[in-house]
Amino acid sequence: MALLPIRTYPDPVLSQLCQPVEAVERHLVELAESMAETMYAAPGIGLAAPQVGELLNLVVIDTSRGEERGTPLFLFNPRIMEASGETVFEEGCLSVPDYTSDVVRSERVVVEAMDREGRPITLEAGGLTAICLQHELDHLVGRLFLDRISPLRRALYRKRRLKQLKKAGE
Ligand code: K1U
Ligand code: ZN
Repeated sequence: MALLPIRTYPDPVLSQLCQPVEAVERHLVELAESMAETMYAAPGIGLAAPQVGELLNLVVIDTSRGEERGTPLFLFNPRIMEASGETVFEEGCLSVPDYTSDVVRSERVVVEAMDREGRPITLEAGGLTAICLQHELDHLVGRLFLDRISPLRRALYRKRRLKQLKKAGE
């Protein structure tokens, strides 16, 4: 497996809509395995396909801690079927360097997807897993957590990021 380069803001690939996976084929499971390796190396608790330049409905997540960590969940064509409650969490994103902000999201979600064998699965999640699922599924419709904060905060981050990239000669 190989570590994949993570695309960062304002890369246009992060604003695009992803396509459904027709069938969970071997090469897509291999992509998911490389994404998981990249997520652990970062380190992160989730990663969505557009973050590695692939416009596919695929996310990997692992919100467990310590020794439990290392069994990633691969979700193909994930969809939120139910959402309830409200919670606020200070989020970060591997595609949004050097920034975190409070984000309001649903407290609990029910997600349907296909697993690595192509079997339908239903997840009922709360806590950090619910937040991470919503964050990763946002990536699949070209939305970053920056789109869920105030326009002023977003504009300030954008200005700082563009300055940072200019200084680095990108
Ligand atoms: O999508 C991503 O870029 C991954 C992102 C997911 C996420 C973080 C926080 C709230 C919701 C979703 C990250 O994993 S950022 C890194 C991070 O939060 C973390 C890293 C190591 C241990 C624990 C958390
Ligand atoms: Zn993210």
